[in-house]
Amino acid sequence: MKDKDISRFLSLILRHKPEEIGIRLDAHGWVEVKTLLQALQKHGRTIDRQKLEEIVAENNKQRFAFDETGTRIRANQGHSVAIDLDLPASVPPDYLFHGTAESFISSIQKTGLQKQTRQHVHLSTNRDTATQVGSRHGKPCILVVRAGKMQEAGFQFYISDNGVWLTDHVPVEFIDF
Ligand code: HQG
Repeated sequence: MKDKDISRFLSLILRHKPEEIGIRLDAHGWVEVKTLLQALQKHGRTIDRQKLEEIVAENNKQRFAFDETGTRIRANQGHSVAIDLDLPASVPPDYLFHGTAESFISSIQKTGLQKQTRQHVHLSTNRDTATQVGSRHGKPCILVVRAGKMQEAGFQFYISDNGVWLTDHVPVEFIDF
């Protein structure tokens, strides 16, 4: 398997479908590296620890992280599985960006940004990233979120270990379309 394919598969397992290879994530999304490697082998996707380390280190968005002891691994964000990343609330920059598809705009104008199948709404500090994220869904459209004002109004923000800003919901009044 190519590194990119392994990486994609790891995203699937560590964010969405751990059961696909018969593993469980703990309450904070972690799984023992040993358990993961054994399960991958059992399901015909054998990689060794060194290859896993390479993939974690070289992933273009730093999607995965080992814990401080190196014995556990998790995805940094993007989960649909109900886990608690256990991140401290952080003060966001005044403005954050969200890339979406034009076809979703009328719905977003009604209900604001919803987390849909994931655990959070994902926001970025730069337009380029938002454009790439939006392009995955269709003709991209960039929304500007008044994150500073939201935070002042009592909404909580978190920053994942790979620099993605997360929040539960963005009400329409904080979005510049
Ligand atoms: C849209 C990738 C209609 C929302 C990316 C988005 C990101 C609404 C889609 C991360 C809506 C959900 C997450 C509403 C939100 N009505 N549509 N009220 N509210 N939406 O994939 O943000 O490469 O779950 O705008 O880089 O696109 O996988 O979220 O278009 O960081 O690491 O519903 O996933 O990371 O789509 O992407 P997604 P996303 P990776």
